[in-house]
Amino acid sequence: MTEFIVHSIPGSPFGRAVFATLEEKGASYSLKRVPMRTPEHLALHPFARIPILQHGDFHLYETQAILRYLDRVLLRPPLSPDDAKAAARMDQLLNVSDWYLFQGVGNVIGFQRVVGPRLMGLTPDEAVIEAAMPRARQVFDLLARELGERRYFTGEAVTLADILLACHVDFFRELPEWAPLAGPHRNLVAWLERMNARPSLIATTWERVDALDKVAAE
Ligand SMILES: N[C@@H](CCC(=O)N[C@@H](CS)C(=O)NCC(=O)O)C(=O)O
Repeated sequence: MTEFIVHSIPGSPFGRAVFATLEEKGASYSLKRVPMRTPEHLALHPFARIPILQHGDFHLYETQAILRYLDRVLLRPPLSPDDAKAAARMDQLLNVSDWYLFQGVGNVIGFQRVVGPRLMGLTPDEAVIEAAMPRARQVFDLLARELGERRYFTGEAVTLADILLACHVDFFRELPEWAPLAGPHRNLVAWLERMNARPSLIATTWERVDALDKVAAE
């Protein structure tokens, strides 16, 4: 019996951030695939999104809330800075991830290049991708500036912001847009390599999450 159930689907960067946080904490968890936009789904999430965390009879949606909850109930290792200013930077970056990296960038380019073709058999619309590139450049430039020479976004230790950002930024790594977006930013590329070398991210690739419930069912 696992302690946490994550209602999600493989490939979701938000879902991956929840799995990666559970991995960082060494918690036991399982995946329950969400039948998207069904009454069952709407009963878990009023806006029909994923992921949803289940902890006993407690259900929680919205990834930032889930990540913070996990960091509060699973104390070791801490994934939020003690210092008020560093914690505020973490919160700011979590919102940058949601509002500027995902909205209009990840949910456009990632959908056109990966999710649509892989899950729905769609062909990428190059004009839609091109239209999203100015915002994408702005966000990647901003992330590189915010990271600067730090090892992680708020300093020497990984925080929830690194985890959520890495799950979204990693989506671009295999795309033709990666070179123009990340190419000018060696610090951002090196940070993603550091993040991708962590056991928590190695354990939560699309393929590894896809295998989770299949392994459990055997
Ligand atoms: N604000 C939500 C966003 C989650 C989200 O947009 N998830 C995507 C998958 S990566 C989703 O559920 N998409 C379904 C849809 O757009 O219908 C959160 O932080 O959890």
